[in-house]
Amino acid sequence: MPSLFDPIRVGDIELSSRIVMAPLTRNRAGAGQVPTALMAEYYAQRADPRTGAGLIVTEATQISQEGQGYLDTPGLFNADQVAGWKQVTRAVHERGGRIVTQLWHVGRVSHTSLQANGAAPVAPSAIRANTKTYVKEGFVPVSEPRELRLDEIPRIVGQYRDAANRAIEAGFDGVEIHGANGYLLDQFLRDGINHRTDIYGGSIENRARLLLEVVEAITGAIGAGRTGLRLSPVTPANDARDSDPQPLFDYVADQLGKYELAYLHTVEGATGGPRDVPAREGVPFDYQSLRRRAGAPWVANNGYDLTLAQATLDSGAADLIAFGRPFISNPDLGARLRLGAPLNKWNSGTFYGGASEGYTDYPTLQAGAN
Ligand code: 8OZ
Repeated sequence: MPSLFDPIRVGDIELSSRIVMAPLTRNRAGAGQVPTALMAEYYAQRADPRTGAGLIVTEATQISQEGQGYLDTPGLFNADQVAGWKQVTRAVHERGGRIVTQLWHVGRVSHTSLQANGAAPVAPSAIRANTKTYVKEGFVPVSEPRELRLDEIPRIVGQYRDAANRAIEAGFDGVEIHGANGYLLDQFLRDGINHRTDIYGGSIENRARLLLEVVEAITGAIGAGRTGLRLSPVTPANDARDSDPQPLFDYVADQLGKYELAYLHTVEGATGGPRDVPAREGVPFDYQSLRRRAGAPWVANNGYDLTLAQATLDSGAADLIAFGRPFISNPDLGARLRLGAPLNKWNSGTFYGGASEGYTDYPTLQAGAN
């Protein structure tokens, strides 16, 4: 069985190891949602194949102004943002790393202060999420959304496609579609959020339609071998709820099996929380069922440490392991895992917003030894 440190090819992308840096929202983009030199430094610190990740997935990146839900998250919908991302991809590639960007539309998890002209955020249905977002004033409840009209949906699919094309222009090795954590694509999937009566609501086939149209558009534009997807079948994040996630995600995975996607990435359990969230009362969720159906390289995520990661690869239950918070506080996480060395603790007070503190100033083993 492969070790965490063995190379692997995912679609068209050759990786030096099976260690993935999970997407991590850090709210440090510059004016105009443009990536900065500090962001390039942060990603470059984690890019060396010998000490960092085999694959970096960037923080979630909005495909449009409407898709923004938090202060100072980066965008990928204009030329300035492309130029900002170019400095990130150049810095990562100079270190020998690989990087994809996570394409994001938050849907209803937003606030009028982040929308053009103070508009309401958009959603499958006009149901406000019981969750908070982060704006200039701090954490506030999200705004009441408006229901998307049927004739607006092609625009959103087109914006995902355009962002994927811009990602390639910006030098990314590919994209990861954010289908997780209660954001727009996940909102359409779930019967607790999507109450539509048109072809995008009701049956599983209808609720999965938007996600699959986005997959079709992006793979058509940049190739399936440069397209990954992240799902979180049972997470309660952002008030996500569904009466029966197993058949829903089994159907999605069956449909994904028609594409040779670069990878499928799943958050197991509650995002950033307990791993053992059932599908329904007393019924565990069967992730391997999705894996068999989709047939793509499989990235497992949520709360992995070295022991669980290697045991998971040894059992054949995953091909790659994504680490989130450990990568925040350990730029050389790959080296530390290799050596079985202790990890720096993360400071959650500097996760969201700010500058270099708690971002680019975590020490490497090397620095500690000097
Ligand atoms: C933490 C804070 C804000 C956004 C996700 C993009 O959960 C996020 C996110 C995480 O997928």
